[in-house]
Amino acid sequence: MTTERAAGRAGIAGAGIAGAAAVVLAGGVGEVVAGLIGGGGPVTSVGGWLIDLAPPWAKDTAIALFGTADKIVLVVAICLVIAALGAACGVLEVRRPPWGAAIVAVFGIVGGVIATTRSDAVVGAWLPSVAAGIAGALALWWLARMVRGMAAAGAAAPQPSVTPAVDSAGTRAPQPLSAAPGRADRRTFLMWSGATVVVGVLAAVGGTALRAGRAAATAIRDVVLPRPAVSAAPVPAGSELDIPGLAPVITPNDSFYRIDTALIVPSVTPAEWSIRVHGLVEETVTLTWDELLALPLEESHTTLACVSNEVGGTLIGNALWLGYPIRELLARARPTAEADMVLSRSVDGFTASTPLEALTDDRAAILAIGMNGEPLPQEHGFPVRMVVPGLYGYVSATKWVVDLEVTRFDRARAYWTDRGWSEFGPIKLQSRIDVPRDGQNVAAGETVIAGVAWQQHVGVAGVEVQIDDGAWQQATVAAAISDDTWVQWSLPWTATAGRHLLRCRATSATGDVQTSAVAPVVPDGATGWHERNVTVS
Ligand SMILES: Nc1nc2c(c(=O)[nH]1)N[C@H]1C(S)=C(S)[C@@H](COP(=O)(O)O)O[C@H]1N2
Ligand SMILES: [Mo]
Repeated sequence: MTTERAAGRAGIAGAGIAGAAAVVLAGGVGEVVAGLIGGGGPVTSVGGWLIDLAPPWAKDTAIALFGTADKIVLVVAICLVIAALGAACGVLEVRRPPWGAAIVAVFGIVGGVIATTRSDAVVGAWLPSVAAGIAGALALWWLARMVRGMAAAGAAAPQPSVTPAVDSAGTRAPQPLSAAPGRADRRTFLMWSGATVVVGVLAAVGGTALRAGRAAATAIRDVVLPRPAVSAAPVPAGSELDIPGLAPVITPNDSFYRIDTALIVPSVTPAEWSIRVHGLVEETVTLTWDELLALPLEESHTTLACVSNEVGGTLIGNALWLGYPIRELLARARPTAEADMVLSRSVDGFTASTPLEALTDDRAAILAIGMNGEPLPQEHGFPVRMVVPGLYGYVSATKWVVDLEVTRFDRARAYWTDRGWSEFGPIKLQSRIDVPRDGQNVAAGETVIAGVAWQQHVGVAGVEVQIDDGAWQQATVAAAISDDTWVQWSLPWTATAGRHLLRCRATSATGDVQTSAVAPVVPDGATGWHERNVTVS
């Protein structure tokens, strides 16, 4: 290897390090500024923009691959891409100053423009990104200067080897580089790069912490839920079968699935919350938090389900909700005859289109403020969300809801229906085996097969289980809390040694049998029978 080539390579490595370090600092500065002014940092703004831009199948794939960790994966991926772009800018800056630093600055400006176009953009939303761009450009200019100095010194050195030479006796020979003039520069450079990265990471952590500690978190602790004017019917004895491994009939808040497009959980305090009902109505109605709390609130059990829930999946949960019937609010606004849909909007711009009928018939479609006896957790929509029995979340369950526009299906589209999902999203009849788990080893003898089944707002009449290719057997269905909730079921099983395939299917209260036809989650929910393989020994 010629001396010049070696120096060139070391130069490229250094340039890459300089660029990556500079953008880490940029990201950190951006997050700190974002933490101070509220709203998203450059990474989260670009992430949110990508989420909205992503084709429908990408959401699906992300959920299938990463489950509810999809957002963390996205943030890490964005960071890696940004670091790689930074490294490329580093090489450019070393070779053709000041183009690398200039591009970093331009990225900051573009990020700032994107940030202001986000529907949840705060005042000065461009600031974090622009500050990030400036910090990154300055850091890169400074580090790249060092790299050029180093390369010049390295090229002049007699033997710029990076691997320590070892002599035949196995002792370390003095390194040629230690004598070279480039050595001190290299150490200084690595020190500065390291410091840049550390400051960037600390700033990012600090900025995120600032944000996490903001208003809503404290506000939740201050909320005292009013007593319901109408309490839920007591949970019937026997609705909870208490079988280990079986999903509890009421899902605790901290294990309730979470699905939304928000990279940062929106932070809305009750004091700043209000909702407006407008559009095709005789009268526009607004409601503040205090006004909402003064209304007669009703309790109801409703099982929420996500349209992206695969057969056998866990994007479903059941809770006791406390809220105000949307029907009553609409009655005040008086929708005109042509209206057939309500477009609900959250503070972060997500929208859902719900058939007007589902919000005005007798079902417990509510503006919910309570979940299992507590204020809504922030990630489940604090302070107010919608809950509508019988419809998938994407067409009904708007969290952080602040606006109800009464309109028509032929006039407006919602977030997911705009991305190819079905306009109507009634929850499909489904059942799931929870016990035994897939691939579990079961001891031969008396055991139990158990699971859950649901078709919200219709109800489940029965569940059957098939073992291998045997006859379908009726499982015992536990008492239902209501037609709007799932039910648990179980079947005793005398397990014999060997491998077995278990299947289940539900029958609805209206006599429909769950179809075996396999349908994907797109565009309106998965169908097919859930199967489990177990080994009995
Ligand atoms: N603001 C907002 N509300 C939203 C969503 C969203 O992305 N943003 N996702 C919907 C979808 S697809 C589902 S399945 C439910 C999930 O509610 P959960 O996270 O409380 O379980 O919220 C709905 N409400
Ligand atoms: Mo969903």
